[in-house]
Amino acid sequence: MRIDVVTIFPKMVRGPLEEGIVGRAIGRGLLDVRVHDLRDHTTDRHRVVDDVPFGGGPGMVLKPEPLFRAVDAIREEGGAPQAVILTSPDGARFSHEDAERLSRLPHVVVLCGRYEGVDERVRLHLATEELSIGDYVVSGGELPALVIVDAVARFVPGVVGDEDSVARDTFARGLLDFAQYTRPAEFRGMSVPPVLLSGHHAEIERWRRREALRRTLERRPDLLDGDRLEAEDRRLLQELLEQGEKGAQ
Ligand code: JCE
Repeated sequence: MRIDVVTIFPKMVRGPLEEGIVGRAIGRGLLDVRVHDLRDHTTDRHRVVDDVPFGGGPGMVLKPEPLFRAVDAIREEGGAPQAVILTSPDGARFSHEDAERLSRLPHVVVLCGRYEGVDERVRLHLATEELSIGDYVVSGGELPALVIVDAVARFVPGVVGDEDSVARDTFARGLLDFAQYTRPAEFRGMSVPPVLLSGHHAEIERWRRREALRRTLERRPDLLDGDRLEAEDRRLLQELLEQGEKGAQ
C-alpha cells in the first residue's frame, strides 16, 4: 500500500514514521509512505502557502493552489489515488472501520490542514473525504495524519507480526482489555492475582473475561450494549452488577 502525506512540517511527520511497527513495515517494503513538503509546490519566491480569509476575520487559510499542485504531482508520479483524505476538525470521526476500509486501498493521499483551515475548494473538489481524530483541539493535521497512517497500516497484511492479534483487537473492540501482569509475582508488597499463577487455563480465561467486562462497566459503560454480548458474558455481567449492588449497601 502507498500513502502520500502532504504537509508544511515534513520533519514532524517523517520522524514518527521511522519508529516501531510502522517503521519496520516501511523498511520491509509492506508500506510505501512518502512525505511531501507543501512549500515545494508553491510557485512564488517566498513559498507562501497561506493567505488572509476573504471577508476578513482572524487567522490564515491554506491556499488552494499548492495543495492541488501537490496532488497533481503525486498523480503524475504514482497514478490516481483511490482516496484523498483531508484531516480536519470538521471531519467525520475516524473509526476502526475507516482504518480497515482505507487499508484495502492501494493508494491513499492524506492532506494535513493548518492555521484556521483550508480553502473550501480543497474540501469540495480535491478531497474525497474529511476525517477528524476526535473532539479535542490540536494545532494542525500532522498528528491526525500520523494517527490515521498508524491505524491503517495495522490492517495491511504482514505489518503486525501476529495476524491473530489484529483479529483479536477487532473482535475485542467494544470491550476494554483485562489487567496485565508480568514478573515479579510480588513487588514492593503488591501481588499478582493468584489465579494468573495457578496454571488453570480455563479459570484464567474466565477471570480475564470477567475483568474485561468489569473494567468496561466501570470506565466505559457506554460500550456495553447488551445486544452484542454473548450469553456467558451477559451472565458474568449480571454477576458483576449484583456484586456492585451489594457493595453499595
Ligand atoms: C486542524 C484547528 C480547530 C481551527 C488544521 C485540526 C483535529 N481532532 C482533530 N482531528 N483533526 C484535527 C485537525 C485537523 C486539521 C487541522 N487545525 C487546527 N482546529 C479549529 C483550527 C488546523
